[in-house]
Amino acid sequence: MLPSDPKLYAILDLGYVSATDAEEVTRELLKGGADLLQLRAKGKELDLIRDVASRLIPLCREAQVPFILNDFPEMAAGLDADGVHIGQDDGEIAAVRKIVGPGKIVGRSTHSLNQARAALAEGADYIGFGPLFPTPTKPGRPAIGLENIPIMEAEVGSALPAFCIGGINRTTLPLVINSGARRIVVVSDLLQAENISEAARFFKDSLNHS
Ligand code: TZP
Ligand code: MG
Repeated sequence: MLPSDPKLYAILDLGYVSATDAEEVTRELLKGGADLLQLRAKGKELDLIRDVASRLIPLCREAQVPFILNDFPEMAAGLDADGVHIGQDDGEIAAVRKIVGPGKIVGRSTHSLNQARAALAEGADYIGFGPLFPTPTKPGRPAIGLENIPIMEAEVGSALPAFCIGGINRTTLPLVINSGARRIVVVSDLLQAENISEAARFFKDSLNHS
């Protein structure tokens, strides 16, 4: 189940963190107050992803933070992950929900207002909305900017958790919050922080006080 008022969604991206460091970094993210944790592992071997996921799931469970696997519904089901995150080209929510099973979280990436509306209509449990800014974590994906955040929050974010994503860091955060974002995903600024738990706490506190 999703937490009732999630603010900070952290992604453990194996492009930034080695499989060896995954547990330690996850502990830091959880300590800093991450409300959801996703494992994202573009281009990695399935066996490696399964191994890392199986080591992170107990940590998340102990912290009562949902563990979401990016991209692999069958693997998520097999590992009894709390949910799966899919992109625009990964099929229908209903089909993915059938694979991961009842009670599991299914989230969708959206890159426009219309995609956000469609994900809501389709029954996604939450959405990502972005990238707000160009970001090396998702190369080649055009930035969508900040101007549609208020309408997205009003239309979609009032019905399900909507996480703004892409280029959000401790410097851009005030701009993002002032543009109306209530929930965010952060990848590189957390994973590259000198003190990951303190950085996570900064994002979380800023969102809680906004
Ligand atoms: N989807 C849209 S932007 C993005 C994803 C996975 C990457 C966000 O990463 P960062 O490092 O927080 O900009
Ligand atoms: Mg995907």
